[in-house]
Amino acid sequence: MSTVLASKGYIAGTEAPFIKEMSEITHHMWMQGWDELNGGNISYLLEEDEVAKYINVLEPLRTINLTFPVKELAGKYFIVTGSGKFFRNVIKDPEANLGVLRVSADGDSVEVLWGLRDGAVPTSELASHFMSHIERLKVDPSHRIVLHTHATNVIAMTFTHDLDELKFTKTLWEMCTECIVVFPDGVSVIPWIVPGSSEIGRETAKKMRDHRIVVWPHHGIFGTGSTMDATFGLIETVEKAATVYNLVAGKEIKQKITDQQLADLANAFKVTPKAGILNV
Ligand code: 2HA
Ligand code: ZN
Repeated sequence: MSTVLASKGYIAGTEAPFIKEMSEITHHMWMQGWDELNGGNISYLLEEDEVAKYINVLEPLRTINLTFPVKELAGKYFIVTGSGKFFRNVIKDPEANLGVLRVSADGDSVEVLWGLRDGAVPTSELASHFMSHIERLKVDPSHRIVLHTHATNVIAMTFTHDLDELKFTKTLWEMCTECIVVFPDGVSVIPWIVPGSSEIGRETAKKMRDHRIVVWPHHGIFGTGSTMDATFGLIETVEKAATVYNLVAGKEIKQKITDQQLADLANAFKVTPKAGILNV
């Protein structure tokens, strides 16, 4: 903790609950084997009040220009993973691997308020994250988290399964009874696009208007939600269904969950399944 912060009565940055949450979830995800090397990235929208309790918001450390303006997010605070940083290392050294940012008033840059030590920069997928935050906030005011990970079985499934998102969703629903209850809105799938680009950001965000999950073929998954538990749980459930799909692939299917049973589940749990998928 710097003496400036100490003299103002701030608690050390790493004590902040949102830094602990980021450290714990990145560690947990690395343990799943989903975030090899520098794979995966997270951004978490924070309230000014919760940041200001732990971090000096009055004196930004530096400013980083954005190549994609995000006026809609002006003045908003985020904690993000750093570009090229390993999920495995976050828990050991949050200040080097994470950063707390504020989007500038014109939406053309971000101010670094804490972390990203030694000149590090925010995740290479910041465009996809920020554009997805903008779209999710329009449809869900409680939205806060965008989480990208290289979920192994989801990636595998994108090699063998049709990439039509209605077909992809239906297969996932059929793999585990509770899937349709957890993601009645289905999963979306975009074409293969070079990662880190504004184009993949725009295509992902377009899908985020009516989905919380977007699959990137042969790459991974983007999940969104209002809490870390909800967002991680959603991705975990999709990955579980994809795992079952891969386990039964090539084997004789003797019985399965029928469309009527999926409709019965939706009815019993009072969820509305995405239209155009069930034939009942
Ligand atoms: O390197 O996962 O998509 C981080 C990534 C890029
Ligand atoms: Zn990735």
